[in-house]
Amino acid sequence: MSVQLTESVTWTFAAIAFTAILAVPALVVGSSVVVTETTLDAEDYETYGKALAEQVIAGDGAGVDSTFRNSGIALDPDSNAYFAVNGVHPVRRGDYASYYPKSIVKASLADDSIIKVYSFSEVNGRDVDMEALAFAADRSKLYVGDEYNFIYELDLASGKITNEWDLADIGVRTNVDKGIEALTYSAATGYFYAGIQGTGEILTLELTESGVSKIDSFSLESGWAPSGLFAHEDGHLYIVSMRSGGTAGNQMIFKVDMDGTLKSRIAIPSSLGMTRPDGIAFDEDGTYVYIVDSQGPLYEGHSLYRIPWKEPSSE
Ligand SMILES: [Ca+2]
Repeated sequence: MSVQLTESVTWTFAAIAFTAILAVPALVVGSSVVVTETTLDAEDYETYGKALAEQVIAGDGAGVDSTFRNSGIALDPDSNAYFAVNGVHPVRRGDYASYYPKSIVKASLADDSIIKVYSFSEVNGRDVDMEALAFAADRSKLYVGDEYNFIYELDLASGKITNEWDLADIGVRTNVDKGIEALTYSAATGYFYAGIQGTGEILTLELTESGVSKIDSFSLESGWAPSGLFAHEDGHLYIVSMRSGGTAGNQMIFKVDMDGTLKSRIAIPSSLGMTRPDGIAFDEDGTYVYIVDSQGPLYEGHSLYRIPWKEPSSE
């Protein structure tokens, strides 16, 4: 008797629970998608960029440009280091070689000193305008997004470019300085995600030895172009973005599902003093978010900000 009662109660409970689980997605599908609107809590932060300024003194930009235009970031927890990339555009109009060499710098997060420098005057006979950095599963290789719409694979031990993918092969064509601005890799999906400035699109890409394939694409809302991307272990893409040249009030982090469905809009507060947010990354345990400012040093700001991360909730 008591066994029968227990079974009956259990079954009823299970049926209710099953109904409840079914009801959750139905509610989401049946109503408008809830988007969290919030502002990045950036009251406390640290800044980096000393190593990058030292690299300019060492010759980056050939004296034509006096600041390191940090345009991307990748973190290496094994050596407590950050990688930054000088995405400087030509200062002399039309003179695309005027600012070589330009470099990817590996620098210490402990004391902001240079650990290693990878300098380029060209790659495989082409001009380069490197704007984005990403690690995949194997951190011996760094992936570099270039405004000429190439993705390069840099072997960090040898300093050699060991592979390249041309997004023209999948129909991506933009003006010279309107190409890849953002790049990340998701271990969960096995795909790279590239943000294209000129079209505002974020492309899901499969990179293999035999070439590049476009898996999917989506865009942010009108007017917002991606300038930095990070695939977080929480299963979302974080996209740092600008509109209207990125002036104060026009800087935003979009949190989206891997298919581009918008979850949160996180405004970057003008009090942080960023000029052009150009890259984003989180550390492995999600304690900090790192945001790059490519023009920070031009306006008494900084090349890189490290901000304690607080998950956005509705205001
Ligand atoms: Ca960028």
